[in-house]
Amino acid sequence: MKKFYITTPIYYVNDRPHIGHTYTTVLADVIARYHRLAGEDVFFLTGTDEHGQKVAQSAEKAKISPQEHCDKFSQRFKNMWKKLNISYDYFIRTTDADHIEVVQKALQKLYDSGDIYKSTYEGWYCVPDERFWTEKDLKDGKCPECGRPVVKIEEENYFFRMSKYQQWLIDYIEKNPDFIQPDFRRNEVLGFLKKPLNDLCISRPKKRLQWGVELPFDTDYVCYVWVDALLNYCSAVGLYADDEKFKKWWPADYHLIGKDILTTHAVYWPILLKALGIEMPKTIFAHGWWMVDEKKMGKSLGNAVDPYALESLLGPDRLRYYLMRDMVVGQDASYSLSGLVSRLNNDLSNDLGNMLSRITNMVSAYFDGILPAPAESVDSETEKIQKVISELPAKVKNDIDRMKIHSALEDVNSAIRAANRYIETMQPWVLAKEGNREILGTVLFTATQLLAKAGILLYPVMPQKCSSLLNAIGFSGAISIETASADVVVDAGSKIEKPKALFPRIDLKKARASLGLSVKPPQKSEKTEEIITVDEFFRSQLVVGEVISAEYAPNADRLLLLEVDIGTEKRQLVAGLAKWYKPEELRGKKIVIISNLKPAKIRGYESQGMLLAADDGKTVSVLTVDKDVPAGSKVR
Ligand code: ME8
Repeated sequence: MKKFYITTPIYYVNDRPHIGHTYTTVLADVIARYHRLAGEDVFFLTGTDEHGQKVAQSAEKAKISPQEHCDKFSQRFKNMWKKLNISYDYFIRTTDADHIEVVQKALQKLYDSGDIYKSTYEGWYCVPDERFWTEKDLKDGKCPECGRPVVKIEEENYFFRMSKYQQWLIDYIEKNPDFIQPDFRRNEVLGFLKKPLNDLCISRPKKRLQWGVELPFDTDYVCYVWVDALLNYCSAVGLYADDEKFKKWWPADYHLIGKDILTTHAVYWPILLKALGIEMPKTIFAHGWWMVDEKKMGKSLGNAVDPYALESLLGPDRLRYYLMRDMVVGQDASYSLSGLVSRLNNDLSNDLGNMLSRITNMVSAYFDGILPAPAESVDSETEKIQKVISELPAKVKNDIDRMKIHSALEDVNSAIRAANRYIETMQPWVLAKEGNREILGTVLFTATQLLAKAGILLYPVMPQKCSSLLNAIGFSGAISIETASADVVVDAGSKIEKPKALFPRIDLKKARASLGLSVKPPQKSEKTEEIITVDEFFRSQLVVGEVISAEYAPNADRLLLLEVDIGTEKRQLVAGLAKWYKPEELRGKKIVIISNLKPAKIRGYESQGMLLAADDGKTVSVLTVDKDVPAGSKVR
C-alpha cells in the first residue's frame, strides 16, 4: 500500500488558534482525507511548538508555570481541531519527553561530527522572533522579518555550520524542482541563497532563557526553538526510537507551511537533515496568507478572525468549504464576511443544496422514494451530462494532485450547475405530467449519480454534510475514489429520503450580528479607493487582473461570473460575455479591469469592477496584456 505522510507547522502556544492556523490544518486534513479515499496509508501530523522565550514570557505574564501555560494553550488547538473534525493521526507537543530525547540525540550527533562549534556572538537580537541579525540585515534599525525593535547582545553561544552546506543545498534545490513549491517560492529561496549563508546560532544561555531543551554537551544552554521545533517532523515518526516506524513514514511527502516560515523550512531544515544524514522530505509547500483589509491576518496585528465564532455560526463543514474554495493555494486570499456568505449561499445553498432537494423531492413524489432505473438508450442531453459526470472524478483527482483545491471544488460545482441546467432543459415535472416515466426515470437516475459522485468527492472537505447527503440518496457503498469513479454509484431501487435542508441560506445581517459586528458592513472601497461612476471614466484606475475562475451565472444566460485576482484582493466581476466566451476560455487570462468603479448589481449579482473589451459589432474580444506581468500591475 502506498504511504503518504503530511504535516502542518506546529503552532506556537502563545494564543488561541485563528483562521490562519485553521486554514493550514484544514488544508492538510483535506489532502490527508483525499489520500485515504484513494486507498493510501496516511499519516497526518500536527501539534504545538512549546519552547522558547515567547512562551516563557506569556507564562510569566499569566503568573503560571510555562508547562501549565503550554498544557492550556495546546489543549485549545486540540479542541478547535476536534470541532472541525481534523483527522490527524498524531498530535505532537515539543514538551513531550520522547521528542526532547530525539532533539538531544540529534544535537549530540551534530556536535560529535564537528558541525557545531562554540563562539562569541555579537549583534542584534529580535526577542519576539527569537532570531539573531547582523547590522546589515536590519531594516531601518529594526527586525527585517517583523519590523519590531531589536536589542544588542554579546554572548558565547553554539553555532551550527550551515555555511558549509550552502552549495550542496543550491544544487539540491536546482536538481529537485518539486522540493520547494510553488515554483516562485523555490526561486525566492534560490535568490536568498545567492548571499553567503551565516552559520546558525543554535543555543540560548540559560541565564537568559530556561524554557527549552537542554544542550546535551553543555548544560548551561538550551537549544534554539526552531531546531527543536523542526525536528518534530522526524521525532513524531520514530527517529532514533523506532527504526521500523521511521523507515515506514520518512521522508515526509508534504510539509505544508505558510510563506512566513519558508526560510526555516527550505534552508535550515534541509541542511539540518543533510548534516544528520537523513533523507530530504519530498515537498515543502508554502501557501499564502489570509489577509484582512490588505494586511496579514495575525494575532499580533489584532485583526485575527476567530474560528470559534465562525464555527458556531456555520458549523465545521461550511467553514472548511469556504477556506478551501476561496484561497488559491500558494496565493494570498482576502477574508470578508460578505465574501464568505455569498460563496456559501451560491455554491452550497443555490447549487448543491437546491439540486439535492429537487431530486429527492421528485423521486419521492413520482417514484415513492425508490430510485428509478434509467432507459437503455438515452437522448443527447442526457449523454452530454453523463460525459460531464463520468469525467468529474479524474478531473478532481488531477487538481488535488496539483494542489489546486479551489479548482477541484469549482469542478464539482460546475458539474452541479450543468446538472441543474440539464434538469431545467428536461423539465421532469412536465415529463411526469405527460406520463413519460422512462425519460423521467433516466433524468432522476442520472442526476442522482452526480449527487453521489459529488458527495464522495466533496467528502474530504465536508465529511458530515456529505455523509448526510449520501445517506439521503440511498448510497450504501464504501466512500472511496474507486467507488466515485464507477459508472453507477447508487443503484436503481435504492431508497431515497428527503433530507432536512443541508445548506440553509445565510443572512449577512444576521451573520454580522451573531459575530458581534456592527450591522452596516464597512465600506472598504470608500476607505481605500475613490468611488466613481462610469461617466467619470477618465478618473478610472486600470489594473491587470488574472481570471481565477469563470462560470455561467445561474439563471442569467448572457452573463459570466468571473473571479479575478487583482494583486491585492480577489473580485467578482459580472460580464455579458457568455455569447462570446466559454468560461474555460477565460480562466487564467490576464485582463484589464477598472478597479475603482462603484460595485453594481447586475441581474442580482454584484460586480466589483468592469473589464475592458473590444467590440466591432460582430464579436467581442477581451483586452489582455502582451507580456506576462503580475496581477495588480497598473495600466497607465
Ligand atoms: O511559525 N494566513 O507557528 P505559528 C494563512 N511555531 N496561514 C497563516 C496565517 C495567515 N494569516 N497566519 C498563520 C510558527 N498562519 C512555528 C512553526 S514548524 C516546525 C514551527 C499559519 O503559530 C501558517 O501555516 O506562528 C503559518 O506558517 C503558521 O500558521 C504559523 O504558525
